[in-house]
Amino acid sequence: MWQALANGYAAEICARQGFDWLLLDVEHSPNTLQTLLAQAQAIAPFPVEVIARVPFGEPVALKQYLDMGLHTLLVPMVDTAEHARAMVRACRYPPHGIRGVSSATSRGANFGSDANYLHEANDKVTLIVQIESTTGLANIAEIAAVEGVDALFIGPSDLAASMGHLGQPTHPAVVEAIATAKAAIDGAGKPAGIFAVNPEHARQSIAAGFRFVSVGTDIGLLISGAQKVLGEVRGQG
Ligand code: 3PY
Ligand code: MG
Repeated sequence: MWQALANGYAAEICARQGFDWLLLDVEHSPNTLQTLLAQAQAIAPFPVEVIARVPFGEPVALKQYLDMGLHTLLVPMVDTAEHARAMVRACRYPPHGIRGVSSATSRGANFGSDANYLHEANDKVTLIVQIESTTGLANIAEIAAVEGVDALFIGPSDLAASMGHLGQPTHPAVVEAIATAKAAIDGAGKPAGIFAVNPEHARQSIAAGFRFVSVGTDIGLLISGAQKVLGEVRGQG
């Protein structure tokens, strides 16, 4: 479930519903680090995986999220293997990367009480890169082969836009491109994920072998719930 309301209450409510994972989206939602933290804290008691989508693929953003204890990151708009390698380095302490060190003040390291954190942190990270452009598609095999890229996630809306089909993520050409991308990810032996644009698309994606599939957004749930109750009361439902 995609958390776009940027709100700890909404995240807690969704965390109680039994989804496998929640994605805290900062790329397209009005989040600050503080609202992101509030959501992370709200859902921490629940058995749900948390993925955080950084607003852009720059090392500083990744460092702040990791320090906050958000160890599973989705990086949007990764178009090249070089960018993917830079994201891997951003997630790792030297000598394997460039992540800055401040474990005593970081939630990820239990505020310094996790004595092994510095030595185990690189292994705690799950880095997911998002393929959502024709350039990313052209380079997908090379990106998928990057060591430290743990999974790849398809963004159908941006992919459609990049292909000249803005607003048509289910255009046949986009569907075909997604199948090609999925085959390349499979070829690298890595898990493929996708943003499903509706429940039917989610079912089809799971049947096609996508391993992690969004099934909706908190905003969508609120809108459909509001429309349902209005329809029922006004007799249009
Ligand atoms: C896309 O479809 O472009 C995404 O990034 C999914 O949110
Ligand atoms: Mg996108």
